Amino acid sequence: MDGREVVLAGFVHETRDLGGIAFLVLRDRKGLAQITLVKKMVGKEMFKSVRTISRESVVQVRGQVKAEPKAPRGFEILPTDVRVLSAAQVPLPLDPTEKVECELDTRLDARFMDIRRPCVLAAFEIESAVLRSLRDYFYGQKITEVFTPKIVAAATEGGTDLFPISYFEKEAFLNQSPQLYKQMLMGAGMDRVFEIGPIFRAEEHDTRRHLNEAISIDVEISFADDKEVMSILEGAVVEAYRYVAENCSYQLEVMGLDLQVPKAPFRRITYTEALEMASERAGVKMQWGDDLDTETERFLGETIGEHYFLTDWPSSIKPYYTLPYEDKPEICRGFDLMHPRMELASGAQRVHDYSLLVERIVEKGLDPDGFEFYLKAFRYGMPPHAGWGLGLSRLVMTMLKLENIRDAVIFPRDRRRLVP
Ligand code: AMO
Repeated sequence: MDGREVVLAGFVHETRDLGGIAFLVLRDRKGLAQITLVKKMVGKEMFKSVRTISRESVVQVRGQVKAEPKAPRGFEILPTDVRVLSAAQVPLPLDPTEKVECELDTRLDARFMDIRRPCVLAAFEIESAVLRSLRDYFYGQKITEVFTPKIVAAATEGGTDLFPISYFEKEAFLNQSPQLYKQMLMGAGMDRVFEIGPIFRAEEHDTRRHLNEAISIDVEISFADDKEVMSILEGAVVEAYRYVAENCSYQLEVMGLDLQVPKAPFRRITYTEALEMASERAGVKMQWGDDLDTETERFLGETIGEHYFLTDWPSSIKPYYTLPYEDKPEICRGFDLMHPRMELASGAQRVHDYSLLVERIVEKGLDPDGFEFYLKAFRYGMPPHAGWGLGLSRLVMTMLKLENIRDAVIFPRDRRRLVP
């Protein structure tokens, strides 16, 4: 475009005044552009006014493109007009030019400014690519996208981790998982569904991998068992990595990452094998039937070093909708997908038999009356089915080696944070 007239707009990344010549560097999500002002050419007034534009203001420049090997991206703009569209106040809440690192809380308080930093923005652009690749993958597998309600009347996962809300004269909650609805859709004959949407967990956790609002990628498939949906799940993860590796080289470079695409099939380890492996560690006192603690997960992750599945869990620690093995009801067809750093997904073949489901609900100390709307779908023909839920932010966080799940969520909601 050498010699062409263009209009360019962006944030003021920096201004530099070298006497008779000044540089105005603009930034947008694709990178930097240098505007070169020669005092003699632009006149005293424009030269002076440009020097006083505050950093991060939004500016529009009209001018001529000139090839300049020393400028960022090999060109500069010789302006004929510089207009401030929106001036930035000083001081800035944080420095988006990345010269000064600051606390996560400061960054989240001024998230709009934080995301102007290319390495922060890159993660969200990659997240969008992950979603696109997953949707394409699901469509390719003839899976139908659905939306289920987030305002609900009952707990999905059991337990008390629910956010109550006021819903006219009724008691209602924010949904913990689309679990019950996606299962009901199997009873509706929809056969293969997926949903990408928020889940709400009123957990008190304050960790690097828990939030109170998260995006879950849920899949449910009729006439499938746990093994079949595990291969759909590992296929989805591999596809997301492959798509990002192929289509996000700019963002990966900005983040300084060399993405290794994992290879399917992932290793499958039963819960019992995992306990045996963990007992090789000194001082571990885990009993069969205990949930695996963070330490054990970390140990397994370090030992295995890649994605793996944990299968055949004790029925006692998986939710009521998980199908127990017929010949060994103390073990069930539930599984977790693990990244060496943390759990990414859990899923199962489900109980599709009405009486067994009621029995399992009662065994878990829950009241079947509260589940009537769900149970009803099991009384008139329910195909056997299986499915899983995958945490989007955990997938992105582990893919991009982010320290904290909050770095994978634009406006995170945690125990202490409700704004912005
Ligand atoms: P589960 O409760 O294991 O299973 O959730 C599935 C996945 O969702 C993500 N996740 C979270 N991410 C961040 N913060 C949280 N507080 C949080 N809670 C969950 C995790 C987790 O692996 N109904 C089942 C799924 C199924 O069986 O289909 C369920 O919700 O990545």
